[in-house]
Amino acid sequence: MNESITSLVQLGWGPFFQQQLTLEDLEVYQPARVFEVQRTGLTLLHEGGESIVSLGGRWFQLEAEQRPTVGDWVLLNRALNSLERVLERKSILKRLAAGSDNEIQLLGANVDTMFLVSSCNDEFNLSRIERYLSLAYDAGVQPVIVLTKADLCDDGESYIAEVRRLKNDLVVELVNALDMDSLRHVAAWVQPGQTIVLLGSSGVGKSTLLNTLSGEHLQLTKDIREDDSRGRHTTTHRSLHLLSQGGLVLDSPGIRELSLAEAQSGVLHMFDDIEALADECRFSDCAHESEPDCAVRAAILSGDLEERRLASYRKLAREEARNTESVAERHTRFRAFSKTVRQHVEKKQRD
Ligand SMILES: Nc1nc2c(ncn2[C@@H]2O[C@H](COP(=O)(O)OP(=O)(O)OP(=O)(O)O)[C@@H](O)[C@H]2O)c(=O)[nH]1
Ligand SMILES: [Mg+2]
Ligand SMILES: [Zn+2]
Repeated sequence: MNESITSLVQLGWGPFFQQQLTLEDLEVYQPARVFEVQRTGLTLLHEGGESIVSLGGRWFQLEAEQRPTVGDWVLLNRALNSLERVLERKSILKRLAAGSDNEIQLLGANVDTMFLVSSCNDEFNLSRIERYLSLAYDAGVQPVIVLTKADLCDDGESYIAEVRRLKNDLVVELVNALDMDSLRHVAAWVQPGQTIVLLGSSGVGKSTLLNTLSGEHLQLTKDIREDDSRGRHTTTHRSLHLLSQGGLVLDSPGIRELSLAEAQSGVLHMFDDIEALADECRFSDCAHESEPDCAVRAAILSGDLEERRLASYRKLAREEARNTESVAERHTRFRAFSKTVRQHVEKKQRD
């Protein structure tokens, strides 16, 4: 393997992407990975180093999901100044865009592992963690729950125990994000060629984790002298970072509310224990309220299932279904609109 191929592999390249290219593609184009997305351009890394490429108007005629996002693999022309296409994604993380009821926002592409970052304090919330886990399961991304600020609380183990009650195979790490010694297990996930995304609320220590793991001051973190006023985000845009020891870490702005869309299978997987119980109910359409022989209510009465989990499942499933439907309606309208525009252009060309 020559030197240049090695560097693509360091950026996360592999057979999944290689097999999408024809021999001609390989001659004509340069594969590159998106490290940052600006309003009208991209920062990319490739065999030759870094390039900044502006996005032509045609990209803005596409929906957000089809435009390149951080973590994407794209093909550039050999002059490295024009984007040809976005390669099919190995994984994609998305949510309903903040402040919209039908628009998708992409949170990262081609990610292997999600560090779901939460703090051992009032920020910790099981229902929130269930949302992030559903998102990871839906995308086929390995979730690792990283509980920060262990040094500031004296019952860290109780937070771990709470998380473990959600599902028995969860990976949970209790850390002080400022201290590399406490990050040994977390660091083991950051292997060469692997891409890790940091997700969680503002102020939980995502950028601090990145800085400590990399051993460099890559990202600004909140100054401790500042007051902890709510709603102030220190990180304001997504960016991918190649660590000198190998591995890629995507830092993100804090998420206030993670609204899921197009993530039904992830939600079902998160709550598959409740689904398994529901299979045992006498009625196949049991609402688990006052029906006779309801296995779900029986599990709540016996203490095997927490009432909170059932409520959380209902809320999340309902919300996800509603959001998915609104997004689908938007897609339908968008396709109809694009078709009209296309027909109009074709007619003009014929005339
Ligand atoms: N003592 C202690 N402080 C921490 C820990 N993790 C983060 N902090 C502090 O918490 C504050 C916020 O950390 P950031 O890394 O900026 O949080 P963030 O998640 O990147 O926040 P946004 O960029 O706004 O989303 C900083 O002052 C960090 O030093 C930890 O494990 N222990
Ligand atoms: Mg940050
Ligand atoms: Zn039931």
